[in-house]
Amino acid sequence: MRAEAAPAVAEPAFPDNFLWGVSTAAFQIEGATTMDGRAPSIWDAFCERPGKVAGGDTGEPGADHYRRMPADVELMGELGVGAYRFSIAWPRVRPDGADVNPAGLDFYERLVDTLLNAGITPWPTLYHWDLPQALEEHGGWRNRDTAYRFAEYASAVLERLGDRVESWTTLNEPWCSAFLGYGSGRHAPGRTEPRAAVAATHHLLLAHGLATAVIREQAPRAAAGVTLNLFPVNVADPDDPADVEMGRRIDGLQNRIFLDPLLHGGYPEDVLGDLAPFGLPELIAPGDLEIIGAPLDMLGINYYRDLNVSAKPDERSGRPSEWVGAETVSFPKRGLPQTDSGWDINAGELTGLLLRLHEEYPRLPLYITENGAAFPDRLTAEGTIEDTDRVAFIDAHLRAAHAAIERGVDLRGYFHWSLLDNFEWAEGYAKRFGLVHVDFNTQRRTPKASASWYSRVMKDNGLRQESDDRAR
Ligand code: IFM
Repeated sequence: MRAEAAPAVAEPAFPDNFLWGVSTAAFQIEGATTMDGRAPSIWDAFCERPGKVAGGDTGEPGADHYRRMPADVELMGELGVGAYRFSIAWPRVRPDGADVNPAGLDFYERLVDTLLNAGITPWPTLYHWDLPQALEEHGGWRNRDTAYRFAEYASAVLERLGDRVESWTTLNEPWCSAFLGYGSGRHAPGRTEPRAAVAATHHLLLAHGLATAVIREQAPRAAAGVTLNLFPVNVADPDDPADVEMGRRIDGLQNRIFLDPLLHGGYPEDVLGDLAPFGLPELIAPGDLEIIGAPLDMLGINYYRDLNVSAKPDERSGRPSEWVGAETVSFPKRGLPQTDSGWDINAGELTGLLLRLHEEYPRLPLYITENGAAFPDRLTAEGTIEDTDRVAFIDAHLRAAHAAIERGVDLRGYFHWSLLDNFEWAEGYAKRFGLVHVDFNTQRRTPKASASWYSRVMKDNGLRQESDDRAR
């Protein structure tokens, strides 16, 4: 790693106690899919379907983190990471969805203890998309019962780790679980049933609420929250009423369908109307909205990009839509630079998103729990990775976050996605998001230039006055 002298004062400076972290998720890095009693998840089953995952055969997903955890924590310590956001694999803890597997919990207990010994705050998420396949066979998130099974699973985890973990996140990006998993079928379990996507949404929210009650009961001093992937929605042609209407609809189905029940006690009226043909109103049992809307201590935001929405059909239109009932939605290109995932880079929109959350859902501490980008990293002859594009991406997003803080937003932390190159879901291993390069054949870890740059940012608690040279 490059040694660089820090200036006396780093500018812009982040608030004291700002939490600097890195994020990962169990299925994306752990591997060891049959060890210590783990049973298949919906993603194990999905990966076996021919053609479902780019790159074909995934073998054992992940960067073998299950076996290499102590060395990975050591690496985080060297980088100066303050907090580590990871997820706990339900199929290790209750492999068949019912009985507790103590060996699965042992791994997370070792991980939490190793982190604490290294002075790194553990920041676990209970669900990052790896539903036990046994539960999918009983309907998965289409089935209301899965929400109650989730609360039981949460209780087993809290019983083991509740005395040591101070911040719990229930779900990661329930939009993906529901709309990609059951709507467009791009994610596990690969269903293309609009009504199922809507049912999954409500049952995931219910699961969140039930698990929050478990956290309050079993770890009353801990913080509880949820992480959403929120997309600022721009309208391609603001003079076209059809585009404006599509913008409203997509904002409802992407953002407000989760934010409002969680933070305002109910689904937005327009979303209830849009989804009435898909059965949303009938899914809401008496008492559900009180459970879902129980007060939270924090909201996690995963920000990658904004959406530029039009109602004019394009070649994508008509395929199973990720946004139920919005089959003609399209996303006209704006000529913005893109990541290797084909996502527009638009860091400035992050400031607006944070301000919107601050205004519409006030007094709630916010954390950016994911932000990052895939770029086509290449090893140089010297074995280094000079990922200046990633440095520029993080630099721009941190400046956008800082601008929101300066305007009064209570943003308390930033977790970079991701610590390691990993399994990028439907994209297989083709997209690399890590600060640390992983050779998936040898499992060798090589910190990229972005790792040493981010390490310096964490140490300085801020960015230097000028954008880093490598950020331009
Ligand atoms: O890799 C994913 C992660 O699992 C959830 N949020 C987005 C990341 C990048 O696509």
